[in-house]
Amino acid sequence: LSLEQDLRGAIDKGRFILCYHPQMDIKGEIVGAEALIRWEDSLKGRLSPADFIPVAEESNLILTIGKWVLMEACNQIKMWQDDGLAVLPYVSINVSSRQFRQQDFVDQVKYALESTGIAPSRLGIELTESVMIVDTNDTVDKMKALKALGVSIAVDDFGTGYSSLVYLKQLPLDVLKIDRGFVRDILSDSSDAVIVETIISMAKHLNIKVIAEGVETLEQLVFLKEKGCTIFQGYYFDEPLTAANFAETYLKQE
Ligand code: G
Ligand code: G
Ligand code: MN
Ligand code: NA
Repeated sequence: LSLEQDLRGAIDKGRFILCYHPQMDIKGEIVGAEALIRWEDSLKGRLSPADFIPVAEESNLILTIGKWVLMEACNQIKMWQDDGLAVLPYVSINVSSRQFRQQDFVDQVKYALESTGIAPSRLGIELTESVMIVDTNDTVDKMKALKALGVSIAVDDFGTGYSSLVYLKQLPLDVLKIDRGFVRDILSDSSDAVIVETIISMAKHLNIKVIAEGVETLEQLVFLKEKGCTIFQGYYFDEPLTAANFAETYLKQE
């Protein structure tokens, strides 16, 4: 069986789950979570999206998966909302370029918000720079429509794509996520340090929030804080957790 056929089966059998990776503020309090898809295969175990998202992106399977991720994240937010948990983070989902390009993408988001009844400010979408380089008018229109719904928009893997910086002033962006490739050697590579410092400063002046990804050590965290970064995500805090473990660890009242 090809991976594509396997994937189709996994969708039909409901073998996907979302894990939640905490995002912390400078006080170490939870402010958000990135939803990350996992494939629970009965034979192969838990598969990383790096092993199947690129394949899904070659066919319309990515659209089916993308719709599932959107609904699943909104349903989960709704459940946490209904549980009356002490803390309610916002949840961001990864949206692939092809999914975003669909003509009815904004309607899909609108439907997910309305059918679950969640507060739109609880949902964020992460887009890579590849979205910014195709059909800017369409991108601007869709982003404005999403913003009008109340959903926030983040640029994922910032600094690794081929796009120009012009889009930073054309597009209504809320968040830049500094790619973890820049964060990794922040203490040993002076180029990475300067790049990260510059992104933080630029975002501040453009009134865009910054999330540093891939924070693995206290030393990286301290450095990022010194440079003015205020939101952090990475293994230093935790790994992506199942919804149950995430709620248990971060959302329960004392
Ligand atoms: O979680 P992990 O590091 O294994 O993710 C690997 C890659 O898969 C990352 O680039 C991440 O953005 C992507 N990814 C994770 N979850 C999703 C998802 O739900 N949809 C899409 N399109 N990509 C995802
Ligand atoms: O491309 P994107 O930024 O969506 O990728 C998210 C992926 O990065 C997730 O699969 C997540 O598991 C991974 N990730 C998040 N934090 C860290 C970290 O501190 N170290 C490493 N190596 N990977 C991380
Ligand atoms: Mn992401
Ligand atoms: Na990233």
